[in-house]
Amino acid sequence: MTNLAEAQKISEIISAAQKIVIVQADNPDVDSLASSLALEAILEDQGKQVLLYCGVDIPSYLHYLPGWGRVVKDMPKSFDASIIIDTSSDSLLEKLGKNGAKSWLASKPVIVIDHHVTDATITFATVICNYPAVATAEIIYELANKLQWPLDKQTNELLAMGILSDSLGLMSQSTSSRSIHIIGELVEAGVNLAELESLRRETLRKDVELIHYKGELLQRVEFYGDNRVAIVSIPWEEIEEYSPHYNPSMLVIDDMRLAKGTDIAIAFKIYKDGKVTAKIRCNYGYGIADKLAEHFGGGGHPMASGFKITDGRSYEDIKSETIDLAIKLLKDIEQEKAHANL
Ligand SMILES: [Mn+2]
Repeated sequence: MTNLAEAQKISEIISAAQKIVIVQADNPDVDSLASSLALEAILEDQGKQVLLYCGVDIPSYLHYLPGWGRVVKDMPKSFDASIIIDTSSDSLLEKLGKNGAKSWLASKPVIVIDHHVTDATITFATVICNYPAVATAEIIYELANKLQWPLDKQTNELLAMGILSDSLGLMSQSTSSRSIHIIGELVEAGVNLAELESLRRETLRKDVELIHYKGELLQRVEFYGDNRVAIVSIPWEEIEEYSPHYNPSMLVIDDMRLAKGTDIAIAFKIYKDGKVTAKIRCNYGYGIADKLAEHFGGGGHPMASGFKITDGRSYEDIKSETIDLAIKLLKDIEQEKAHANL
């Protein structure tokens, strides 16, 4: 929970400022954008002039959040205070560093509001409000309660979107009973969850052609090693035709790992010049994606990774080497598990 002293300090900085810039990190998501837009409404209600900044374009899947178009990529030069949203890590503000804007930020009071439990590295912050809530939107809701900021219907909706998104619909590990209570309070205040969900789902709609193509890709999925490894190969002609509309790998990779017995899904793309890329996703308990990608010079996380090969090796060779190594790594995990149970 935010403590009162922290909340008061935030309130003091805001009271003293007229022009406030709200900063999102270089990886905007529903929570960071919804939290920024909610704060914008709250601060404008107090007569402040608010500017929304993000160093990268707001991705199109976030365009269902009303007001996303007000976020700009150029850091304003004059403002009285800033609020950095949804990150405590300096490394996620790379774009700001590139044009020297970090020193402008640092010369004025800086508020950080975030829920990621990392070592805060924004050394120039005046006040850091970071505790393990499920979403930054949850922290803003609590701050609004403490500081008696009134919340209108659209602000409530934005906060609900942020919480529901980061909590994966209140099903994630870090969802607390408080997160669930807050959603309850927001519904009491008039938020319609079914309406929010239908707005979100609109952005998931695809062209009819892509639905058919997805079916084709699913028919071509190959299973190896007692179905533990699922592979799909996407040739250049299809990359050329469909990639401008949707990444073919992303159309099917999550369905591929829903097969019974499957632990890892790999989507290969074979380019015209012979380049081969692989996108890798693993299921819970079988996080070998990083090791598999590293073997081929790529990288990533245990559950999600990728690699790229440009040395002219044949696709068939790359594919069979990937399958063999994936099966071996999965067997290693089994052995580790058996060993741990001894
Ligand atoms: Mn977040």
